[in-house]
Order: sequence, then C-alpha cells, then structure tokens
Amino acid sequence: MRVLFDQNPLQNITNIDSDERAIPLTYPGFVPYVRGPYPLMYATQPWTIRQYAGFSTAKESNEFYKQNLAKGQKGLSVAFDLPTHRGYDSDHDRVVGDVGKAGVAIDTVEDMKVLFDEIPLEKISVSMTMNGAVIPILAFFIVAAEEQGVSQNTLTGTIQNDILKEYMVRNTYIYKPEMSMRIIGDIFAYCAENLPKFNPISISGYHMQEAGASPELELAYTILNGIEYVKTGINAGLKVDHFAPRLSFFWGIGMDLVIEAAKLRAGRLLWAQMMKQFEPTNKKSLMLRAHCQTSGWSLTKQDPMNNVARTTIEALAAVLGQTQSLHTNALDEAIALPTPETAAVARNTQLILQHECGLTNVVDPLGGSYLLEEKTNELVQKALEYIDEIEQLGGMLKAIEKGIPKMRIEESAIAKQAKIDSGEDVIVGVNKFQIVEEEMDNLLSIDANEVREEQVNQLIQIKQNRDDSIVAGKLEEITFSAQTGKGNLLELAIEAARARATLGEITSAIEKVAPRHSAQVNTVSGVYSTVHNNENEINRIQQLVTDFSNQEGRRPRIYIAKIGQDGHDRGAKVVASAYADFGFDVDVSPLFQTPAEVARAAVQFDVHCVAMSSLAGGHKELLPILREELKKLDREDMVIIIGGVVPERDYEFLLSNGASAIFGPGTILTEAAEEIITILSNQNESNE
Ligand code: MLC
Ligand code: 5AD
Repeated sequence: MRVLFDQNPLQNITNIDSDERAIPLTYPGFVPYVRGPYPLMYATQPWTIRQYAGFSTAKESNEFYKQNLAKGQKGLSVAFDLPTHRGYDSDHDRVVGDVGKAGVAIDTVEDMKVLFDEIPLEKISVSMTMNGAVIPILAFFIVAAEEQGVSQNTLTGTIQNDILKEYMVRNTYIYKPEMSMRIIGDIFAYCAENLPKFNPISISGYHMQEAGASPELELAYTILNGIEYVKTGINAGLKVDHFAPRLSFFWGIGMDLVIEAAKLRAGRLLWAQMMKQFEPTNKKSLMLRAHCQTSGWSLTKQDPMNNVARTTIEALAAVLGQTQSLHTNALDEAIALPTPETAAVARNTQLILQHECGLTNVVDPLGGSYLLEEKTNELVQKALEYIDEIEQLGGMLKAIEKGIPKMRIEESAIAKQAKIDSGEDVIVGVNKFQIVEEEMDNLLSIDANEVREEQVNQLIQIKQNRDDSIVAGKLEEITFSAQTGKGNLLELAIEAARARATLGEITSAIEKVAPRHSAQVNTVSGVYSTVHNNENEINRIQQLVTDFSNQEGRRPRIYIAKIGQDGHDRGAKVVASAYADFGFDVDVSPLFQTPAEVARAAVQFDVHCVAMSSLAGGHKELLPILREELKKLDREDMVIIIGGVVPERDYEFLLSNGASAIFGPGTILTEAAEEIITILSNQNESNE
C-alpha cells in the first residue's frame, strides 16, 4: 500500500481502537475537504437543484427551462442532441433519426439565443453537457449572452469538456486525443482570462458508473483524468492556481447509500492530496466541488413507480456526501425522456430534501458514522490500487490508448449483469418480486423528422442572411490555428459565431487538419459465464446453441449494430460478451453507422441476425431504413432484433416493420439468447 498522505486524518488514526477511528479529525471547509468544501455547507447555502434537460427545438426547451425555474429549480443544465454533440448540423446526412431526440438541436448562435430567451444569464448558472463540439457550443453560449447584454466576466456555469472519459465510455468525441487535449488547453486559457466565474470542465465519473464501473474504479479514473487535465493546463502555459480552483467534478450516485456518500468524501480526499504535487498556493486548487446525478442505470422499466424510491435514496446519498449540485432522475427514465409531470416529481424530491427533512440545518449530518468513515478509508485504498496500475502504464493517456480503463469498466458491467441474470443481485420488480403491469402510457415522444425539417429551414435562412465571405475568412483562421497551434481556437470560434458560422462549419474547419477519431472495438470474453452462478442455465443455453450449430453447419452469427450518433455502448458490449460466452459468433459494429453501412456489413459477414442497439430513441426512424437497405442487397429475409430503450408503445410499429423481437431494459440475457435461437430455428424451418 502506498503512503500518499502526509496528514491523512484517516490514516493517522488507523492504529487507534476501532470505535475511535470513527471520529473524523477534520472540519468541512478545510484541507483536505473530506467532509465538504465549505465550512457551514448547506446551513449557509443548500446545493443547487440543477435538472438536466433538453429536447426537440431550442424554443420548446426554453419554455421547459422557464417553467422549471419558476417551480424551484435553481440552475440550468442543457442536454444537447447527438448530432450537436458530434459536430454535425441538423441537415447532415449521417444524423437522420437523431435530430432533437436525446436533447436539444443547436446549429447556430440563433438557436442558443432562443434557448436562453428571457433567462438572465448574469444570474442563472448554466451547465452544458458538451464534450465533442465544445468549441462551437461554448462560443455560441458566449455570443448569445453577449447579445443578451451579459458580459463574459459575469457568466457562471460549467461546460463538461471532459474528453478523456468520452474515449473511455461515453463516445461523443470528434477528434483524436491530441487535438482534443489542445482544445481543452485553449478553453482553460480563455476561460481563466475572460470567464473567471465559469467552470471550464466537469471531470466526470458519472458516465463510468453508468457504464458499469464500481465506485473505486469511478474514483480512481476520474481523479486520474483530472490530473491529466491539470497537466494540460500547465502545458498550455497556465499557472496551477490560475485555473485549478475552477476545475469541477461530476459523480454518478448508485443505490448503495453509505458507499456512495463515502465516495464523494474519498474523492475530495484523493484530489486534495494528489493536487499537492503541483504545489499550488491557493487552497481552492485542492478543493473538489462536485455535481451529482442519480443513476439512470439503476432504474427499471418494470414497476416504474419504484424508481421514485430509488432516486430518493440516491439523492439522499449525494446530499449526505455533500454534493454542490444535483440532478434527480425522473421515474420514466428507463424508457423515455421525462414528461413535465415526471420531471416535476424528480425536482420535488430535491425540494422535499431541502425543505422538509432538517438536513440543511446540519453541517455534516453523517460525519462521524463509523461505517461512513471506514468505507471512505476503504474506497481511498482500493482506488489507490487502480491509480497505481494506471500510473505504472505511464498515466491515463497511455492507458486509454491501450484500452485498459474501458476493459476494466466493461468487465465490471458484465459481471454485474451476470449477477442480476442469475438472481444473485436482486432488483425489485425485475428479477424478484415481479408484478405484471402495463407500461406507463404518458411518455414523451419526439418526431425527429419534424424537428429536423424545422432546423434545416432555419439553417437555410441564416445562411442566406449572413455575409459568406466573412464566415469563410473566420473559418480559415480556425483551420490555420488548428494546424499551427497558434492562437486560441475558442477565441476564433467566438468571432466565427458572431458572423453566424454554424456548428458543423466550425467543427469541419478543425476537422480539415484533425480527422475524426474512430475507436477500435474490443469485446471482453469469459466474464459473464464465470460470474453467473447458475451453471445449469448457462449449460442449457450453450446446448441450444450447439444444437443449432449442428443443424445449420455453423454457429449462429449475430451482428450487434450501433446505428446513428448514439454512443452508449454498455448494453451492446454486455450483450456481445454474453452471447459469445453462450457460443454465438458475434460481430460488433463500429459506432455511428448509417443503416446502409450496417446492411452492407451484415450481408458481407453473412450473419443470421442483425441486433440493433437503440438507446437514443431513433429506432422508429432507423428500422425502416435498415430494412430497405437490406432489401436493396436482396437480404430482406435477414432477422432483425432490437435491444435497448424501447417503449412498449413502439413495439407494434417495430414488429410490423421488420423486427422479429424486442428486448427492453431488464432483459435477462439467457432468456433473450433462447428466444433468438428459437426465431432463427423457426426461420430455418420455414425456409426449408
Ligand atoms: C456555495 N457557495 C458557498 C456555499 N455554497 N459559499 C459559502 N458557503 C457555502 N456553503 C458559493 C460557491 O463558492 C459559489 O461561488 C456559489 O456559491 C455557487 O455554489 P457552487 O457550490 O459552486 O454550486 P454551483 O454553482 O451549482 O456549481 C456546482 C459545480 C458546477 C461546481 C459542481 O460545476 C456545476 O454546476 N456542475 C453541474 C454539472 C452538470 O449539471 N452536469 C450535467 C451532466 S449530465 P463561487 O464564486 O465560489 O463560484 C450528463 C448526462 C449525459 O452528463 O448526457 O451523459
Ligand atoms: N433530458 C433529461 N434527462 C436526460 N438524460 C439524458 N438526456 C436527457 C434529456 N434530454 C438523463 C437520463 C440519462 C442521463 C444520461 O441523463 O437520466 O440516463
């Protein structure tokens, strides 16, 4: 075990009798901030109720934001749609089916102005979850504020801008790591100089947790990513105290109440200690401030009302861990974006915690709990083991290149799935205590084609009304800067945004010299079948697969395909790994495929079945196109199944448009595999 902590209050007391170890020796607001960043915490100011939201057009999202602010929400948090994340304008041919779906579509500064219409940006802090297209989005935000009469130095908020975890889990990167890190350096430098109250990054463990990481993996990798960013800032010529006080963090909060509260404390301790290597003189450089989001993955499609209880427990964990800002998920999370009604329950959960429970009168309600202190210590030690592993590989950038963090997180996700499928881990209403229930019928529905049409018309208008030669000049300056390293990309993008350059144009100006990144797809094997504790069930499925193979002369071959700009691949990776363990021949597509690309690959590999993974709501638009593309290749007979976040109200449409089966959230993979084998066998019989 490495001794990292010169004055670690937890280690100093490890030799004292166990009961006394429970007493924390530090106070909130003091280095190393284990018990919270501010001295009186919520007694002075409660955490910010900051609900993540965005859908359809800027106008619709703006109305939603205003209603939420009127009803007690304190900060904003923008969810962008996937084309925006990936730097494509809404009229790009790769984004059909994705426009306005998982968030709001933003093509130009005009959209950004509508998004914040009648919202005073000098008062309300705004978080923007943007990592790929950070340069145009931050530029649009700054110019929208400017045209609202709000100067840069008064802007408060946060841009996620955490690209490393995108390569690890979230996948909405655009460029390769080198250009991405240059961009981060430019944003740090620009914000330190011009937006002193704005947080230029939100270093996020949340997505790792959602992708399957254990709390200690989430801790270790997030802190290590943070350290890489500090090095990036220093390499960009900044002094550590000039930018480190504005680095912020983001945790995912799962169901294990005390562990999750301990995780926030362990994170603050690790950060304070690891930051000392940069010798800051400002104590705020050692202070980890965090936003938290309750876990979407822990919520279930089955019995959705149970999700209110789950979210409440998770929110409580975040509060007991002393979060600065919090998003609570809506109960329909597992199947759709929230409606105004379910969003209200989620928000009110936080209002109840702030106003009805007495929690905000106490500085550190759980501090001193034996269990909490012990778990904090344990998490720190376990995280340090992972930190050591990565440091021995030469640091996080090298480890990411080798795919180690991604692999560790996927292994953890697959093991968790196997425990649920075998009943070892209980999920109420999913693998135990099930009741048969109709799905909620009042779900939010967005017509991507409609939003797309509206955005495309606006783009035409904006392009007609601007001076193209000015835009071209500004874009050339961006390309030059990207190529030479001279100048600041954000500063140049702000000028391009003022001239009404689009998000896609600014992205392409950099792309000219920094091509898009495409990730290598690796799958983990052997974990599912090893962790699953019902050997008979695994053997039974493997036998079914063997029987099929004997009849068919080859193993059942399945192509797991990610179509569209949706980069969530936890599900696809877990399913791929489990099916391979059952004996299937599994191919996994690269991310961001078009239906035509998937059809071509499926035909070329001569698979029995295409399994479309849909987590961003594009299935109704994309399935008919995939079918059409297979037909063009004379393979309309190929079986298509769909897995992911698919509401039951879409089932009929999908089943009558070519899907043979649909596997929603909570699917037990052994059961899904059996059903697929049955479908393939039936198809063989009907072909004979
Ligand atoms: C707060 N303040 C206090 C205080 N509490 N001062 C004294 N005593 C106290 N008890 C002061 C702070 O110093 C600060 O001022 C100001 O009040 C605001 O408090 P804060 O603690 O900084 O809160 P906030 O502004 O809400 O900022 C929280 C944050 C920030 C630092 C974590 O980065 C943030 O808001 N992050 C949100 C990220 C987010 O929403 N992400 C969504 C991701 S969704 P001063 O002057 O010091 O600043 C996603 C899903 C997906 O990613 O799509 O995958
Ligand atoms: N509006 C509200 N919540 C969203 N989430 C994702 N997109 C949106 C959106 N547009 C939430 C869900 C999801 C997580 C990534 O964030 O909880 O699981």
